[in-house]
Amino acid sequence: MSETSQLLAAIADTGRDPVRGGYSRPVFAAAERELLDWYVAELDRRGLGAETDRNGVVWAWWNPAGVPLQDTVVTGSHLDSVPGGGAFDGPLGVASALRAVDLLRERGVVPARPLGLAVFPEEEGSRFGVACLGSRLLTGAITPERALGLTDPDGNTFADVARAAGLDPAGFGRDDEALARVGTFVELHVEQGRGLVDLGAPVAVAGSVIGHGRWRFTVHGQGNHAGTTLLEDRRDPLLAAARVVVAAREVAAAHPGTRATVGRLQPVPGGTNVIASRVDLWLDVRHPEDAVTAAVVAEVSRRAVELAAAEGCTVQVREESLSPTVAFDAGLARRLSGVLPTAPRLDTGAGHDAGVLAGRVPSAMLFTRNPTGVSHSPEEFCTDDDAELGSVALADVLQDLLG
Ligand code: HGY
Ligand code: MN
Ligand code: MN
Ligand code: MN
Repeated sequence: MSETSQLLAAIADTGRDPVRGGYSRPVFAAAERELLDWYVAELDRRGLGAETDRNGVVWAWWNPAGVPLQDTVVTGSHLDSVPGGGAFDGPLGVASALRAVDLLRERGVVPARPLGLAVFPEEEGSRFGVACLGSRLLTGAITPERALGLTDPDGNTFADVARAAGLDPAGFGRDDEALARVGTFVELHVEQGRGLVDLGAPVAVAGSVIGHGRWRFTVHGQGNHAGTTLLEDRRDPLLAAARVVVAAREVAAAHPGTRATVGRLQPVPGGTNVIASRVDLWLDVRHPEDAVTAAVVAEVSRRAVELAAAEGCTVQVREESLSPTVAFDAGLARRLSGVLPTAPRLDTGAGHDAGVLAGRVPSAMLFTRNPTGVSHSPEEFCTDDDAELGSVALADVLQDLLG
């Protein structure tokens, strides 16, 4: 087993079990202490002291020249997951960052510029509904007021959870001082599609992250008894919601290149013999052109109002998060391609912390091959050899950037 795979196995051994919902919560919640403690111990083993900033981002620095932390090179990713996710989305970038430090040291590299490692909390937005919550707070892409009021499915507010994890809710928000330290950010991530499989290459350099957003539709109807309520007397929000899901697919199909998904639908109260009183569903829409994303959401929203009214229901639509299409820094991508001449360029339909940071610092991504092409699922995979090849590619890129 390669050293990168050994690190991934150690992450899994901490009980990170996304399939059963484990670690689908922000890493700074108590439940993730074991995983975060493992990560800090790995940093300590490498003499890289960990510091958690006021947004919950965990930084560590390899700075043998002892120079001020500015114009640094930073790599990293996230450790949280989606419910029912895979073992590589996030952890592969974190394991590869640790492995890249080891490889640089084995090569005798003594970087003149500091190398930073970063782990961002709540990248998936699985608990509070906003993807890349940690990197958005750091960059100012979301206001602390909005973030602190977010609640998880159990009704805990982000402020409660942050406080319980030892963070000061008053400290959250754009952190220009932390960002000023970052000269260049490079995130390695398992590929979440078949691009590299079809191209027959182990590693790719990212071109762009396509724009993506999440909208919450709340359909209100009349809760009632399943047995005593005749069909003609019903105002069933779940029936209307089901038609909205179908409409979303139809509208997306009418806008080529659109990816529209309803992966989460919650009837209230959710009883087998109960007509729901309310249904919440979340629509995820992505497209390379932001105007098309907006047009698709507007059309689905319009259809939703009609479909709800036809069932005697009403519907509210609320944007929960929206990221425009991000092209990574062209010069930086060219430089990475210079270091990795056989690595193809790939755009991604998945959102990443690097996509958020790209708005504030020159950022880039590397993707490592996923032979199943499946992600946000237990079938997500990366072979032992490819995992190590990804770490070697990351080390090559970092060595060039640290120059
Ligand atoms: O949803 C995404 O694209 C990412 O995995 N957070
Ligand atoms: Mn993900
Ligand atoms: Mn990810
Ligand atoms: Mn990410």
